[in-house]
Amino acid sequence: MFLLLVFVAAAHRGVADDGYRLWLKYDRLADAGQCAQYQRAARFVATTGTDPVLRTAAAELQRGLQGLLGQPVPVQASMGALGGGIVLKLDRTAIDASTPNAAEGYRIYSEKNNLVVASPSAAGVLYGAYAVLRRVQTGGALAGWAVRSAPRIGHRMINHWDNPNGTVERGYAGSSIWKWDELPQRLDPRYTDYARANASIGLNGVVINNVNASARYLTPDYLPKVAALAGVMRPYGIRVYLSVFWAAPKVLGGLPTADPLDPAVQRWWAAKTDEIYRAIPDFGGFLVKANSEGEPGPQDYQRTHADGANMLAKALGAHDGVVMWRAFVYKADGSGDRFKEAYQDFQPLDGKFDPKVLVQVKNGPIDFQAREPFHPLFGAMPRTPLVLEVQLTQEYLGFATHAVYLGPLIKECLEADTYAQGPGSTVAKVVDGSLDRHAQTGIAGVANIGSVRNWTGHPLGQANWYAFGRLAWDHTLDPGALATEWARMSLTTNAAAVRSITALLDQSRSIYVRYTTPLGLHHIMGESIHYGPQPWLAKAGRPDWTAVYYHRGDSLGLGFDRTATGSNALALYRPAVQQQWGSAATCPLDYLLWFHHVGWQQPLRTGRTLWNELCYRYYTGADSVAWLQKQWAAARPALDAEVYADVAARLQIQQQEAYWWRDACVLYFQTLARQPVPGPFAPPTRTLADIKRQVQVYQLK
Ligand code: BDP
Repeated sequence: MFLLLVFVAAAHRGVADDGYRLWLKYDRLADAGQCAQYQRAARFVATTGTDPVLRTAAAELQRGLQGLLGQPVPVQASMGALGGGIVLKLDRTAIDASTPNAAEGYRIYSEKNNLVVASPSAAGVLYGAYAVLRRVQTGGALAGWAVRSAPRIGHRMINHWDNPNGTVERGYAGSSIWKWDELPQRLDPRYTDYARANASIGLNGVVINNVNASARYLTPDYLPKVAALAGVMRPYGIRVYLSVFWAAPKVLGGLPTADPLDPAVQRWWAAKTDEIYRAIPDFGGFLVKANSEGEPGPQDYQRTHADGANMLAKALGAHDGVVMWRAFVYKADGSGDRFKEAYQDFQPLDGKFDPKVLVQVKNGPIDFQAREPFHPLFGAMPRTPLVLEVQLTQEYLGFATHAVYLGPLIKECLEADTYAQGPGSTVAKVVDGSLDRHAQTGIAGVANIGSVRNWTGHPLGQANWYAFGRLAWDHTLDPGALATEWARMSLTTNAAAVRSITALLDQSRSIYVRYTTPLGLHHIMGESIHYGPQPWLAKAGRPDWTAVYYHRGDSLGLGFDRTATGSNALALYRPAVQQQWGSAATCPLDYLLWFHHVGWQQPLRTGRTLWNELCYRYYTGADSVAWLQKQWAAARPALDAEVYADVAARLQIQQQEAYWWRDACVLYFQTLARQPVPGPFAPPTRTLADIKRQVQVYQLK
């Protein structure tokens, strides 16, 4: 009997879950009563349009509902006399035209016993169709359901850092999903599933290649390949963009220069852009990393970033595309404070960019650290649309072995108050254009996607892709609620299990911060690889690639003084922000060492000295990984065995490496603080020399 039950349970779940289907699993609903209700409300899908995106919406609804409800759901042209179906409809008035991004919005309501999904555009209908599926997957009622939704941000982008040779810069989920040697003839079915996943969470743009760009994509050999990918994305409402190599006119065009003010260079880009649009009529535009980390750019010719960006904007001419110009720059000498450099380069250019240009800014001033204060450019360039760039790939966040849910990190940045126009001038309002009335708006997530079967390596990494898309659509959503949504759609519908997985995800980022970089420490990770601890790193290619540059630890204390007595980077923020962070006594402890050099014996608000607080956080942080493991174990009975085992094993690595981080940092900082590890914590059993040996292994060629 018991065996039979086990068999039935397994059969119900189908074959072992390899994670490939992401949150679009569409397995038959377990709750029979609930299922029966949906079965009555979703007996068919009606659509009359022939638009390919509308077709996608109908097909996706059919596929999803058939799977979830276990009944045939025909797609038909009429509403049927009795109703009980889902009607897809183009309707110019569905969303008030004054709403930002109204065209992509949708309205869902009941009419004549049908559920209507209406939008001014086919893409909006598609987003509405996915909203219906999400509703069914997460157990919401369809009867009487009415909702209006439009994306708050216009360009909702995934940025791939994929190289032509199939590697992925900072990618931890296998090789690139793009198979350049097979394109354009063979279209891997994965491309379609990738497009489905993006569309289902409202993303509408994909930059397919690394910002450290190869000129290859612009060649007549590669453009047909890019066009083939664009052809797969198009029925999902997704436009393809390219990262461009600034010196392409030299490399491909044989010109002696890539000076943006040189007429021959301008002509080359204009012709190249026309050529791209002939192959890809809905091409989205260009993403540019220039004069950063060795990449060429307009400054090579004593021109500004604005000169460069505007030249490309002009090359776009009448084509409906944009230029996303990255602000991730820091000058070659590295002697100042890297925190300030992007601001110094870009802020004076406010108002000088062509209307087709958006400036893309990372969430923080340094580089995707586990916690950063918001980038000071937000709120400082009112006349320029700023794209928020966040990282989904966990470059500094434990790759694909540590569970770090980024919903809270993204939300923390969006909610940060720049005070640019008084209180409430959040980064979200800068980015969604409402603060400075920009029509062009954007947000970009650097992909954590690769060719491994489950897409993201760490099964829980899928939640980062999911939450990013949902927040890009609506930044007011709660990351905890999104974690719940994702877990329910991707892992299990068991309520208790979903609760413990949500708790795990929700806490994971703050736990990671605690055992790696508590109290505002940053950039103390392993050299180049950006994995594991190396707080003693004092020599690297540039001073601002070391760890000591950032933590400034000495016999007196720890932390980077960025107040007026130090680098004064704090002055880049509005007075109200300066006030919050300007005094060590009142600065939130999460940001303390970002802005202050604090004495080891200095008592903090917690009642502990800096040294004791540091130890407290490293020890409790590392111990908290056991709590994450407990949450995962609690969900076990409701989870697929393979997914369970995969995450459990990764959590084991995480546990081990959390102790590695703790011991490395406590032992190293102890050489400066010269204080004992406070009770009740036991000093590490290994020595700093042991740890350094271990870290060296990671640095071996
Ligand atoms: C850093 C990465 C580097 C990227 C760079 C960028 O270490 O690989 O090329 O950012 O964003 O985080 O351009």
